Amino acid sequence: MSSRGAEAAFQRALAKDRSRVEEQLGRLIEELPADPPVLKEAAGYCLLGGGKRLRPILCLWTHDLLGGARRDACLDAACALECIHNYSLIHDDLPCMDNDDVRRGKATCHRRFGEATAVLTGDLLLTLSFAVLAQLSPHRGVEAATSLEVISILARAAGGDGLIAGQFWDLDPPASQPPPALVEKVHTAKTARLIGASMEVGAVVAGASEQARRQAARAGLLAGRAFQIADDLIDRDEEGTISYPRAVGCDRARQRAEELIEEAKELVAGMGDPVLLHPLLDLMVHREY
Ligand code: GRG
Repeated sequence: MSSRGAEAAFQRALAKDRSRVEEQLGRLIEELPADPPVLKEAAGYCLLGGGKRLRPILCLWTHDLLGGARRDACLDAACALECIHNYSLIHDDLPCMDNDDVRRGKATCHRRFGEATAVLTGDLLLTLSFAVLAQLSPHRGVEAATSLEVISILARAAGGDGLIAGQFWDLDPPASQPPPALVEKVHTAKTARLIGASMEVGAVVAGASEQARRQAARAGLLAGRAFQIADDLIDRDEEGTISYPRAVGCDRARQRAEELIEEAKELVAGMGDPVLLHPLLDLMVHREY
């Protein structure tokens, strides 16, 4: 296929899977209790309010690359990942954390619905994600051991040595000028663990070998670190924040993001046909630089 043909095929696949994810997320919101109405409204406002859907697509495409035949189950797991991601954004925006007014071009959850409702909306999305995963066996016929594995991967990525620890260090940096290794540790916890989990969960639902699963998890971790560096290069290089460009300079940071994504791509190429995942990984670091 010509490179223009490959690009068009990639964009079509991306649009199609994004709309599948959107539909399924819409169903999750539909099924929420109608009472109290404001919680359902706030959850829909945040979860259905845009976003690239990067983590669910990584999950689905890792599943597909490994020859998985469990797309319905994988779509549920992918949506659970997106719920966790959205919970973390809602809480990250709170006045006690980053105190942001705008997210995805509109008012943040607490600006629109008030702080207490935003805390509860984040909690609701986090708990919803695990409720969805707990239904993988009864609803989608996934073996109980597989669904427990998925639950365990996501609980660890979202927990005390993943998102939560990363957020803590981000708010309260362990050093005023953290060296690159410390920045990478924080990025891994804050960003890369959930992206690694996205690819690992895709592999687990696909029933992949232990080796493929480990490769998927590692590729996701590398890609997640590259993604965070790219994010810091775009607009988060603020005084006092933990940022790779601040630790090593913009040129070296750009180079590091490229190295990390190339390593991730090599791992993916060793797992199967990378025709979709390779351009997606490239997109993660070539957003605006
Ligand atoms: C509050 C427990 C807790 C964790 C918060 C996610 C997070 C940790 C903080 C948000 C700020 C930030 C810079 C996170 C790093 C990861 C990142 C770049 C998130 C944005 O992800 P995208 O670009 O967002 O995939 P969309 O809007 O496309 O879903």
